Amino acid sequence: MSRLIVVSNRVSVPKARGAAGAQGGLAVALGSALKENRGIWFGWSGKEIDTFSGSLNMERVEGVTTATIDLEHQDVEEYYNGYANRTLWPLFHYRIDLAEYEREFGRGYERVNERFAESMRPLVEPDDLIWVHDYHLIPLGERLRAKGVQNRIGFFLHIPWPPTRLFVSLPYHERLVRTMLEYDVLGFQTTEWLESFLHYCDKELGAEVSSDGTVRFGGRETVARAYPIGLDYEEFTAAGDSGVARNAQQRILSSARRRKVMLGVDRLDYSKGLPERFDAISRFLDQYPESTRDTVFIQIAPPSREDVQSYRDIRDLLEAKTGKINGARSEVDVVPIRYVNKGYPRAELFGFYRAAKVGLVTPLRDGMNLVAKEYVAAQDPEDPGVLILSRFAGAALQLDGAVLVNPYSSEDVSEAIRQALDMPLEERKARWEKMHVSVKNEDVISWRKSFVDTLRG
Ligand code: GDG
Repeated sequence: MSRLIVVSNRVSVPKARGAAGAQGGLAVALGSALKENRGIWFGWSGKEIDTFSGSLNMERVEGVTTATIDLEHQDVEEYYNGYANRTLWPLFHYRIDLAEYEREFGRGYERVNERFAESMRPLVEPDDLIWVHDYHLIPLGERLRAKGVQNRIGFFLHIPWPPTRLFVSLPYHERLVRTMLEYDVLGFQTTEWLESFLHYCDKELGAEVSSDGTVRFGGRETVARAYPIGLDYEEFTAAGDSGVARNAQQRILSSARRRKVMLGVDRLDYSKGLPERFDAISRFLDQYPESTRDTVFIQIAPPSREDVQSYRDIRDLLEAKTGKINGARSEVDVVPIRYVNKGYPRAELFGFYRAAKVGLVTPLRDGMNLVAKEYVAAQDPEDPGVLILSRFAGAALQLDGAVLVNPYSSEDVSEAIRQALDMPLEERKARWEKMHVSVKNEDVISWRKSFVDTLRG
């Protein structure tokens, strides 16, 4: 069987399964694929050095071989903090107002993709399958082809693909898409993002697009499909079946003192709709003042990308909102919002989800959103909580048992909270059961199997 080479910006082997970190499930799933296929995981080490050398740091961790390179400070500024997180991330999440188009960012992005290609080239053997992940590395396939790599190469985009009218605001948009058509397989989270991509190929590029997602352009053929990512269900529920998870659940329940817990868990990112969610909570408490005494909203939001100004801004904004909402409504023994600016181990998260009667997942735009699936996986089948889910998360296409909301409308979200808190047990069970089937069956293992099967050709 051919070997698999996985390439992503950062390499994260699940050394410490319990450790707080945003890659948990994915790292486990890719790790198991790599073990089965004697594979290699290649990417940036996370270290910064003065002068790029391209030397590979090889390690073997828990049966997976990792190969990493260090990057220069300027690379990290221009490629990672710059083009990836200040240009592509906002644009692909429809935040054209936050997207920055700096020439140096684009150059840094191309330079680092070239450095990735150059450094990993010696690792590639003729039969290897290569699977590239996410928006940091879109042109990598083309860079590898330029170095004579003729292997099957696939690319999976973890975030949305924007509509053509937004995407064309990116300078050199055509160049970026042309590089994508050097891949053999392109994967998107949902049919919505896939259709946007195919629309661009058809209308802007003039490529030949078939109804099965085959794109023919410049003598090459690329298959583009939707592969909705899932949880590592087994790993996550096993973590939940532990003393750590039960203690965490108990910790929340006893501190809530009979009040119903509503919970949000999100990386602190403007795409997650946190200020809008806090506004909706405020509106809900205005509309139903008695709820200040019988509910509590807990938001866990570990900081992320703190080198980028827009991320520091959102942190300030949320601190101000929390202070204002709590200031206006707190009593000596009642604080309506608990805003927690740190991460927790996965087993504890499981316990928190299970303690919550309402899970609030209201991103303004999200490729998939694994938190929504984790909330479902962690519920007690005999007394499940209610998931309130943004219709703009990729997960909304699969989780039809959720109460779907427009996250921009605090009225809509406030009414959904009322509906969730009042929902009878039978309805909660019926909605949860539907979602649970999809979360359990369409898991991360089936996701990566179907992608890798297509990649094998
Ligand atoms: C990108 C796309 C797509 C959060 N807080 C803690 C913690 N987390 C974990 C969650 C979840 C993960 O981080 C977040 O995943 P999401 O899918 O919700 O969002 P992104 O980080 O934006 O991920 C997204 C995903 O890629 C996969 O393709 O679904 O659309 O944006 O697993 O649990 N984990 C721990 N402690 C925390 O406090 N341990």
